[in-house]
Amino acid sequence: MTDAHLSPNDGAAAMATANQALMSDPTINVTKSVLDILGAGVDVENGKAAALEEIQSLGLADYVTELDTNGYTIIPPDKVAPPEFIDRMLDAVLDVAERRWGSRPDMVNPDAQGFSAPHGTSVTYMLYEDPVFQEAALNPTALAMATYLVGHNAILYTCMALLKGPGRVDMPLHSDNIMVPPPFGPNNFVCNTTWLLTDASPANGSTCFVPGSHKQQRHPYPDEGTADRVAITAPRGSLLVWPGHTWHGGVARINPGLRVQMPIMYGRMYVRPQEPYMENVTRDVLDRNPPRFAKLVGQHVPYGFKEEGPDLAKFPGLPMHSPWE
Ligand SMILES: O=C(O)CCC(=O)C(=O)O
Ligand SMILES: [Fe+2]
Repeated sequence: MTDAHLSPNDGAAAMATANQALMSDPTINVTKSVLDILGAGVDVENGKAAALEEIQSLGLADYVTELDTNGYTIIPPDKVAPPEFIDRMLDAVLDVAERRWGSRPDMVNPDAQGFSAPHGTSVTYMLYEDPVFQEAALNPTALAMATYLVGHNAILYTCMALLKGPGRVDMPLHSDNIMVPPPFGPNNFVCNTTWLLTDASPANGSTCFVPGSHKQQRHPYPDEGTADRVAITAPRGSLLVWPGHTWHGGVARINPGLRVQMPIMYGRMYVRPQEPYMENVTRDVLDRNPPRFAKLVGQHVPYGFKEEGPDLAKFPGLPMHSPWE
């Protein structure tokens, strides 16, 4: 806590509290600094262990194994949400698109509406457009997987829909660790939970992955990995999950009609979200949702202070527990 932005009093008080906790805990070697302890990495494993209990209770252990091995997993609809929920999500996506664009996307014959870009057309900043997107972000399966990958203090990073019609060009392989210089290191910063609102298959222009590519801990070079891509096949209502490290893209859609999927991405609390949830959440939305939602929209994030300085109570578990859990 030597941050120059702390007011002298805040800094002294924080240091005193930290030292007090260190000195009074007989299990702690007092010659270690707070940073030594925070940097030890032990709590990353503790955080994962807690997340794994939740994973077990939801019957998701095999999907975590697949995720760790291949860098992605496909969770089937019966472990995610009932079909009516997927109907609500799709309707809400089409409603938002219609409100913003003046015409409803045509699911059967979208060609005239221009959805032919390799990743389709994105409908961004959806979280506050309809409560169904907030429910999706809080879905127990999605949240357990996100917690496993980016911790209990995770924030929402993006919540958008991708609408993709027939096209000729594949979406190139990339990692979602956008702007992160390699090497990434072993821990994840962001993860993607993509809701399939239409059936996925190669002819439908599905998302593709390079199995094992998350272990490279870097972005792919242009065209690297293309020969090893696997374009997924999965029914509507499935949830794709992958960490930012994994190389993925999308194959061009051959079939007529529209592919609709929603990437809802989470990040560690230090990550800058793509969309401004923290600044724009209303009291009404916070009151309607459980406490975890307040965290997802960054109400526990201590950054963004002005001359008043940081709210030290918002530094999680200071000084003994890791803010990255
Ligand atoms: O369009 C796709 O299938 C891939 C989308 C993508 O890259 C993403 O959601 O991060
Ligand atoms: Fe991506």
